[in-house]
Amino acid sequence: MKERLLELKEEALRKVEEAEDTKSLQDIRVSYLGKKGPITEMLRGMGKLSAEERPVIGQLANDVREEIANALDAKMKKLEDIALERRMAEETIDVTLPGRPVEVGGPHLLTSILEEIEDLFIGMGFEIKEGPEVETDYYNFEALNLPKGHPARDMQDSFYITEELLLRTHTSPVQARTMGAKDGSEPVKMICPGKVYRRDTDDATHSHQFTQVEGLLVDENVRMSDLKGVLNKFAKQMFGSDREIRLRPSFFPFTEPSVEMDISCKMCNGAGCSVCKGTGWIEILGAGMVHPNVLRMAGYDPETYSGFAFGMGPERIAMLKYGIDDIRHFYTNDIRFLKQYHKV
Ligand code: 2NM
Repeated sequence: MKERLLELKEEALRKVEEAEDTKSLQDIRVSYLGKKGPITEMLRGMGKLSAEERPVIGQLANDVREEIANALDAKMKKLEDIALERRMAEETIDVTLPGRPVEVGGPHLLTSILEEIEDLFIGMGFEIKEGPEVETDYYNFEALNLPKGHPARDMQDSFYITEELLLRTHTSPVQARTMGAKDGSEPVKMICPGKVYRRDTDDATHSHQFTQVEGLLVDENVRMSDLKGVLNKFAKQMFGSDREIRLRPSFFPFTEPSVEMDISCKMCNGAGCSVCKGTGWIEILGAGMVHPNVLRMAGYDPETYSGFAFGMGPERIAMLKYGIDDIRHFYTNDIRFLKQYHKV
């Protein structure tokens, strides 16, 4: 019996030694130390032993059991330690690795230019006003001294929705609406930025949809010199304090007299180059004194009130400022183009 016990011990310890996972250890524990295991079996049969042998074998059996149990516990702990160590190695996070970059967007160049123009006029006390892009014939043409049959209506072919509704061809209807909403005695000092539409064929300098910023100042005793002062301030802030402006006579149905404003060419400083086509000047915007008919239709008495107005194309301003050669860049949204104008 003694040999059998020692044999069982050797066998069990060898198996514990060879075990590679906790499941096999569990199996070994059940088969050697369990209720149906060989050692339990032997202890049960000890009644047949002599009185001298019984305590010796009993002691030995208990020692064997304990030794196997200790070996199982030690191996169990060892396997658990190895598993933990492996997991910790696998789950290591290298906090020194660079993070995944996040693509950050930014405002569209046209948005930035519009905001820049708005800020300059807000700085001079102008209000920002917006209006509908689908406009009535009345506000888009009639109220701006462009009666039905006026040749200027053909000049700018429009997108008509019905006989009376069209996509606005300029933002001036917002000015007509703003003046019309007052009682004819309040001064007006506003700009209206926004999208406008014309039936043009798109090319490098034309787009069927583009933006405008128009300005209007109505009050008593408003003169051409007030217009020139505001535009000069705007031009110098927008294009640099070293720029000069000049006004040339022009024609618009809604202003009389009408002018066009040029700024001295930045490339040649007025000497003449390819950018200014040899003139030394670059056209920036149109303007003039609000036509008495426009004031009258909006409820202002042109004998008491006068005003100036101007209109510009932010795309053109941006093209001149950044040397962009094609207006379509603003609308085709090639990310390589747009990215150049992000500050981030
Ligand atoms: C321009 C040129 C000249 C203009 C006129 C008005 C209004 F509604 F007050 F009569 N708004 N904008 C105007 C005048 C626009 O764009 C080249």
